[in-house]
Amino acid sequence: EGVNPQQYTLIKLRVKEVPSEWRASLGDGEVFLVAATLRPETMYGQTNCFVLPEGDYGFFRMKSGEIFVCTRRSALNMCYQDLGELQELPSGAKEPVCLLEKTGQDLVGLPLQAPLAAYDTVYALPMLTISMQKGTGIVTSVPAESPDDYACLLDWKKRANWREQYSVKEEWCQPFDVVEILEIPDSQFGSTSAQAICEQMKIESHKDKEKLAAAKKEVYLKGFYAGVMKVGPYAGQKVEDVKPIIRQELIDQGLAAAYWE
Ligand code: A2H
Repeated sequence: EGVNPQQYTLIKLRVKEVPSEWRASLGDGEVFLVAATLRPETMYGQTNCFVLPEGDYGFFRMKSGEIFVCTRRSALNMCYQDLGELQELPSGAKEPVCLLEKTGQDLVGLPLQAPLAAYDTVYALPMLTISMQKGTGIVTSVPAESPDDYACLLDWKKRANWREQYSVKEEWCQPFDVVEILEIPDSQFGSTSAQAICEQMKIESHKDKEKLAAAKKEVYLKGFYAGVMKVGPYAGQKVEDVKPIIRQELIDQGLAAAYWE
């Protein structure tokens, strides 16, 4: 755990079709996969969402009546941050209200509506390097800006044997091209920096943690501090300047929530 609290944005990806057999436990509340991000201004470029196949996720009832899918650890944090409600057990212990439990593998293939995304529907795909001790255990995917996301989406597109192993259908990944969102002026990376660095460093898969760590060092800060928006109402403005504005708009519209850890 770091010393300084980190300010995340929880992006609410609405599950467009909840399997009917889950509804008995869930009631009729709206269900969201909630992804913790440091880069809310990049949400125009979402192409999918990632879950850890062997990870345990809960469906937690929030104060709003909405149901958030995330780790138990993050649901507890959400209760302390007033998003969720603690229930008291007969033992006196307090815990978040969990309506249903599923593994990440059970979530793979869920169709989602992602705020600001260019695609009407995106899908939950596996990512084998997700940490369940960070954020919500759910990562939204912006392959134009994040080398992890680019490498992982490409893995599902190009590896039929992995798709088979994790029950990933081609139509959940193949049609989703990188969506450009920002430009880094005077840079070799142009407007799809994650793709450029992954190709330059010959990153073979999203499991290549060492190379990806180096790739991230190379591009993350440049995109944020030198980047200029290419899409959306703030096109032409500096990424750094519009981040807090876009974040607040998402929160005001009920499409995101503030979250710290
Ligand atoms: B970021 P930090 Cl476009 N396991 O969001 C692995 N990665 C996780 C995670 C988890 N449990 N929870 C969140 N993340 C990712 C967007 C993005 C992100 C872009 C560019 C850079 C970037 C789209 N994915 O992160 O270690 C999420 O990816 C730069 C580090 O807690 C989240 O923000 O500081 C970021 O890692 C949080 O990383």
